[in-house]
Amino acid sequence: MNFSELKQDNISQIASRIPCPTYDRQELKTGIVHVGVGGFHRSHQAYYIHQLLEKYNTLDWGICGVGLREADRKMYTILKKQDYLYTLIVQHANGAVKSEVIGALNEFLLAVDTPNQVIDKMAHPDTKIVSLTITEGGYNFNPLTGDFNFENPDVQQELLQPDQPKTIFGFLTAALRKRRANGWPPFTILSCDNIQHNGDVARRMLLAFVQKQDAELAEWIEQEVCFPNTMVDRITPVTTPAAIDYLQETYGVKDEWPVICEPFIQWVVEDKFANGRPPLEKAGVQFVPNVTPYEKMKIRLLNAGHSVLGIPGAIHGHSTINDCMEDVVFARFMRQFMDKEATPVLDAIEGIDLEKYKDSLEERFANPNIKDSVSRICSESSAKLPKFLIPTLQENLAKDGSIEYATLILAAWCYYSDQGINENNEPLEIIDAMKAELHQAAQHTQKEALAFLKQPAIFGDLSENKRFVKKYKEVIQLIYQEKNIRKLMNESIG
Ligand code: CS2
Repeated sequence: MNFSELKQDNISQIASRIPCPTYDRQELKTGIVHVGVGGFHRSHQAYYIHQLLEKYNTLDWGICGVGLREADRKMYTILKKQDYLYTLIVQHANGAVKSEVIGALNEFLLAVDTPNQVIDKMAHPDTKIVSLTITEGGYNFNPLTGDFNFENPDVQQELLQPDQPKTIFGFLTAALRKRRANGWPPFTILSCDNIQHNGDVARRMLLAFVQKQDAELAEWIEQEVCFPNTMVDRITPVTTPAAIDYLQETYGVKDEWPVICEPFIQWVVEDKFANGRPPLEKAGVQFVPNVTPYEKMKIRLLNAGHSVLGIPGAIHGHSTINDCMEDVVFARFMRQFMDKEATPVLDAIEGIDLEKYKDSLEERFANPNIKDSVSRICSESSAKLPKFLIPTLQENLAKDGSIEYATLILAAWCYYSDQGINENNEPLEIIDAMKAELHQAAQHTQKEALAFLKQPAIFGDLSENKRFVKKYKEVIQLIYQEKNIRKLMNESIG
C-alpha cells in the first residue's frame, strides 16, 4: 500500500483515514514547556491539551518538549521530522482500537545541544507552566534521607557554573533567575511523576539546590512559584514495532514512534497555578484542594499491584501483565494483596468506592490488547518499591497487619536480582539504575539470608524487624529451594 509519512504537509491526505488535528497548528503558541517527553506524557498530558485545542481552540497552550539527556535524541529526531505529530493508539479490552493524530506538541528542544534555547524558552513570558515527567530518579533525592543529593557530579558542576545547567534543577533555576531579572512572573512547576506529594518533592529539591546557588533567588521562588501536587494515570506500555506496522498497514501512515495506551485516563490536580493554566477541567481533569489521598490510593494499589504481578510474573515466565491476570493464581494473589495489605492502611476518600476502584484495576490490568511487558513494570524497581510497596509493609508491621504478600514480593525480587534468569532458564531483561548493586547484594542470599535487605537506601531498617525477618527468611528459603514461585503464591492465597 502507498503510505504517507506523518507530517504537517500530509495531514490533508491522512485525515481521511485517521482523525488529525483540525486546529491551526501554525497559530499554536507555547504555553507549556514539558521536560521528559516519553510515551506517558504523549498519552496523557499532551492528549488532554489536544482535546482542549480540538474543542476550545486554546491556542496559547501548545507544548514545547524538552529532552535533558542524550538518550532523548531519538525522540527529538523523530518528532522533529514529523513536525511534532504522533499517533495515539487507544486499545480497548474488547478489541476496538481508536487511533488519532495528536498535535499539541509544537516544538522540541534537546538541552544537550542547545541549553540556552531551553533556558530562553522556559524564561519566555508566554511560558506559564513547566511540567515534568522525569521519573523518580530525576528528583535527585537520597532515598534514605529524602534530602537533595549534592554529591551528583552534574549538580556540583552546575552549582559552580549557573549558566551551564545540566539537571532539571539547573535549568529551572537559570530560567527563573532570568524571569525575575526581567520582572516577569514565574511559571508554575507541575510534576507529573508517580511520586507521592510530587509537587512538594519538586519544591523541596529545587529550593535546596537554589539555596546553595543563589539564596536571594531561593526566597523569591519560595514566595512566588507554585508546585501543585498531581495524581496521573494512564497505562502506557512501551511502543513495539508491531504498532508502527499496524499504522502503516491499516491506515497507510508511517509514524516512527506512535504511542499505545488504554482507554482509561485520570488526572487529579491541586488548583494552585500562579500564572494561569489551561481550562483542563473542560477535558475531564479533576481539580481538588488536596491530592494526597488520591495519589496514595493510586500508588499503593495500581503501581504496587503492577509490581506484585510483574516481579513473580518475570520469574515464572509470564511476559505481560495481562498474561499474569489470565493466570488465576496471580490474579487472586494480587487482589488479596490489595484487600488484605494495601487497603487496610489506606485512608477513605470521599466519593470513591475502593472496592470498585480495585475492580476497575483488575479489568485494566487484564486488558489483553495492552500487552504491558513485565520488564517495563519491573524496571527501576529500586526506585519504585520503596515508594509503592515497602510503606504498606511498614504500616502493617506497625499495626500488626498482614505482611505475607508484600514479603513474598520482596523475597521474589531478591531471587530475581540474584538469578537473572526465569524458571524456564531464560534470561531476564532487568532495567534498573541499581542493577549491579542489587545483584551484588542478592548473590550472597544463600549464605546469608538477609543479605539483600542490607541496602538501607531501599529497605531502611526492615532487617531489624523481628516479625518481618522471620517471615522473610521462611519465604527466601522456599523460593530458592522450590524454584516455583507460582506454587508459593498459590499456597498464600489458600
Ligand atoms: C507502572 C506505571 O511502571 C510502573 O510501575 O505501574 O508506569 C503505571 O503503568 C502508570 O503509573 C499508570 O498510570
